[in-house]
Amino acid sequence: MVEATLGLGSNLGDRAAMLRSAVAALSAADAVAVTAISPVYETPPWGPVPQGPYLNACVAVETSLPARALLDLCLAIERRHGRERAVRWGPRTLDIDILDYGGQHLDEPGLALPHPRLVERAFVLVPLADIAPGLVVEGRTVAAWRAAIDASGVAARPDISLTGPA
Ligand code: A4P
Ligand code: MG
Repeated sequence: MVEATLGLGSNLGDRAAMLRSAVAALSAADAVAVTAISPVYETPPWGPVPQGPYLNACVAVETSLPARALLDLCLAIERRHGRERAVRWGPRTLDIDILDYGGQHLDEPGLALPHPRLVERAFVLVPLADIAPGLVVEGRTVAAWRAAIDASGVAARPDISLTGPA
């Protein structure tokens, strides 16, 4: 079994329902057990494309799937949630990124591990630090990366839970 962390994001449609449904789909998948779920955060859109605010969260999973199969599962779940790939970094109903897969380093077409832009992004680091503060990425713990980043604008949404009933 490998422990992996995933980043979830949505800024189109019923964002909270998208994230909840994504967690349910991951939990229901054979060979994947969800072991931790972060709080949900409202985050300003990052990147060059003007778009609405996101809800972001992270989950930890234990899985017997190889990294590629885990990615395929994430992409299949995205597709089932109406994901369309029109614009890079553009708005999306659901994005599921593999942030870390057992500390493995990989740089292949279609799969880079750990996620290359993870340490630059408050919308990833804030929820990831809630569930995996001691995870080491690029030589520093997630907690240290989190402490060093400007997370202004990242706002907890305690009114939205991915764990309990909807
Ligand atoms: N891919 C390679 N490595 C990975 C990995 N570790 N995990 C490939 C997941 N996918 C990986 O992704 C394109 C391809 O990346 C996938 O088909 C997979 O083979 P995509 O989701 O189609 O495209 P994208 O998401 O537009 O590109 P990218 O570079 O993944 O963008 P990001 O980094 O996901 O950024 N602002 C806020 N506040 N919150 C957000 O969640 N998200 C984005 C998208 C922009 N701004 C945001 C947010
Ligand atoms: Mg993505």
